[in-house]
Amino acid sequence: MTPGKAALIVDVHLSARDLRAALEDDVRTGLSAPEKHIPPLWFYDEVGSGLFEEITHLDEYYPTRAERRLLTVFAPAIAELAGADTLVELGAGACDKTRLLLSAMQAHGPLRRYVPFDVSDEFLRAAATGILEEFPDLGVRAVVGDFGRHLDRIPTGGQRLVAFLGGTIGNLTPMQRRRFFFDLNCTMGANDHFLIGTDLVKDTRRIVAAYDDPGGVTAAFNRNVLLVINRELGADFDPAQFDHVALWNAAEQWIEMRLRARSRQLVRVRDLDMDVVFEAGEDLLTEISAKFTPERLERELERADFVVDAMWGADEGEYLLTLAHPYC
Ligand code: SAH
Ligand code: AVI
Repeated sequence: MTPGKAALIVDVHLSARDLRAALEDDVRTGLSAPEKHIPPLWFYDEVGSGLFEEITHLDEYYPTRAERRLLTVFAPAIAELAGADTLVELGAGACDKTRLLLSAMQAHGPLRRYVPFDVSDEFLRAAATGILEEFPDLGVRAVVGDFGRHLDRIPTGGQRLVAFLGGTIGNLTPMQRRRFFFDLNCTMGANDHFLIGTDLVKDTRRIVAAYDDPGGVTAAFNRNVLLVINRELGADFDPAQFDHVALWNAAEQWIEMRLRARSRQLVRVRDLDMDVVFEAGEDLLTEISAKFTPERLERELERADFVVDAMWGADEGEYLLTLAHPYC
């Protein structure tokens, strides 16, 4: 191996067989429930990951730009406060904004390692390879896993900054979120830090517009989950027969993305020997995206034994970056 040209290491904790078993479970449970639902994790095959990337460039989808602006200004302060030699990134996706953190950490001190963690195997490998090309002296160890199940597989050692960007925490239900914070805290050492990006509650018209772009990219992303089920489980959903719906749930303070049957649909899921009926107007809930206030986030972190070090907000409460560490 050429000095300074490290190879990409990939730990796979979710084999194709594990993924299929998890999808079978989720489809069996979610499509037979009185209110049909499917977890958002299934959006992210190659096509879905690409569509999400397109979403991040839409005029209406403000969270990515807001988070990038915050990182551009505050990454040096984050790097200094965290003093980390390892960046772990949960739900890393395209690892795009990561570059801002990596550069700041490199400028600040002894950055050694980057650990992108994502459920989407191929997309993760491609993104991690891109990082390795830009930061050839960095040890890049990608982890294919589910952050709902495999947080204990995050490589240990060194002083770590665990980043969870993009507002992806909002896609977890309150119970999953509570458990996620608690489990993450249990895997962290006294000198590790946690950086979390959260979208904030604001004018609901602006939020809804971010999930219902006129060009239909978000609709295609939403419908992609039906194509994933068709391909993986031999189902026969007709995506054109489902409308993309984005609703603000004021009581829960979250966006709901739904697929609404235009007319009565009889769907066969061949590999599960399952027949599913959608009445006209019936919904499949495909995603929630919770929006926060700084106070609520701090309360939730504290309940999971985190201490908040700093919060940085963008443009009159548009978006929030929070740095915390485990209370020991
Ligand atoms: N952090 C990036 C990408 C956000 S998109 C950004 O800020 O732009 C959400 C990412 O989380 C996707 O890459 C998706 O594959 C990943 N993801 C979703 N659910 C996951 C899960 N349960 N475990 C691991 N990764 C998950
Ligand atoms: C990844 N996640 C934070 C996005 C969100 O905003 O909840 C996913 C998304 N869904 C529709 N548009 C973007």
